[in-house]
Amino acid sequence: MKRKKFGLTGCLLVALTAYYLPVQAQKLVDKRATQQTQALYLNLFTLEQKGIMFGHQDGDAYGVKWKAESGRSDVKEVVGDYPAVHGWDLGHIGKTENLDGVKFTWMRENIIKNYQRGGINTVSWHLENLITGGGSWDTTAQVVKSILPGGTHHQAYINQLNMISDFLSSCAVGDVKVPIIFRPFHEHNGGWFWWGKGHCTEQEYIQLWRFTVNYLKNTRKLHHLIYTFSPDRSRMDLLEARQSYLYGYPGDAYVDVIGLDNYMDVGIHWNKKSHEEQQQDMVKVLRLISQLAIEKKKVAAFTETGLEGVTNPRWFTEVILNPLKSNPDIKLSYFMVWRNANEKHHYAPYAGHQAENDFRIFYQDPFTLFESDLTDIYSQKKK
Ligand code: BMA
Repeated sequence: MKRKKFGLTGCLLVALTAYYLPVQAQKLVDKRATQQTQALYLNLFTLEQKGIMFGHQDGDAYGVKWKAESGRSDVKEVVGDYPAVHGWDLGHIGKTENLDGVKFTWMRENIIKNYQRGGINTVSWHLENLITGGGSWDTTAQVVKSILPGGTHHQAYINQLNMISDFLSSCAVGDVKVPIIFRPFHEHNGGWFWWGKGHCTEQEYIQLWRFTVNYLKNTRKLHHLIYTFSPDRSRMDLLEARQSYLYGYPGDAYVDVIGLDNYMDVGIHWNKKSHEEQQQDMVKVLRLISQLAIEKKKVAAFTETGLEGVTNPRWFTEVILNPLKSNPDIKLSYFMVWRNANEKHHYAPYAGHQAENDFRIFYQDPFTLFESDLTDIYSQKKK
């Protein structure tokens, strides 16, 4: 457990916000959301006031130079604690393993374990191209139009939705389903996925999103999902940031979390802007999603980020922690770095990595929240 130093005013503030915010918070998209899901959502609001949760994609499934070892996590090996948020992906549902070689049985087991230890799970979906059988990046066919109701491949899409429904329902402890922050059809303002800009109209994307939510919630009666919208920063026009962020926004009745994926302002090699300019851009877009979330009474999250290889040994404190701490008007529930696939393609440090020490400093800071900082997030205390 980390030692937090809040002081009396800090404690009072947290207590007051914890008391008032949930009351103001908008209800979930799903009016029949389970108690645990509602509690999690309200606690996401409360925790936004306290600091930012750290998340890692696939961190329980493999790391650099290891795979499928029970309880193992690169992050835990560096700081002695699990991330607060654990990311997973449903691409290739129906097969034994997902698109990155994670067995679905392993995924289920670990989603449940994380829940039982009091951690949070978020799930994305790199759905294959249902016309060609290629991956999410196969943009050679107009998939969205054809999987909507009345389209030639609608039934194929329903089959996929049924498979993910079965899987998500099976993540349960007895009758209690494990609440999931579900983040489908991400980065849709870019052109790299078949659901992205240029491969369907904005209206078709919105229809797909709404159909998906309605099907999961009303037809399949899944009531343990928190729906997350996550465009990509690199395709946003900062001069018209709000409007460009909202491209394809399916409406307040269909979104619980105002998310953003941003690899662009955090040191990626092709961004030729200076460190300071990138920081300004990052702060600008994060402030925007934070403000939008406040206006809409929703949670904001930095749903994906990272610097491949963590080649800046002070990346975690310099690029993430310091700018967020010095802009306290930005309230974000969590930020998640991408997967640790191998020595080149990884976004969290591992034992022996050059960013290890910096990550420990990051961890020790009271502003960053890991699993041991979460208490009772699935139960709503009577106020
Ligand atoms: C990308 C890369 C790919 C991976 C995909 C889905 O960013 O990590 O290797 O297949 O995400 O997880």
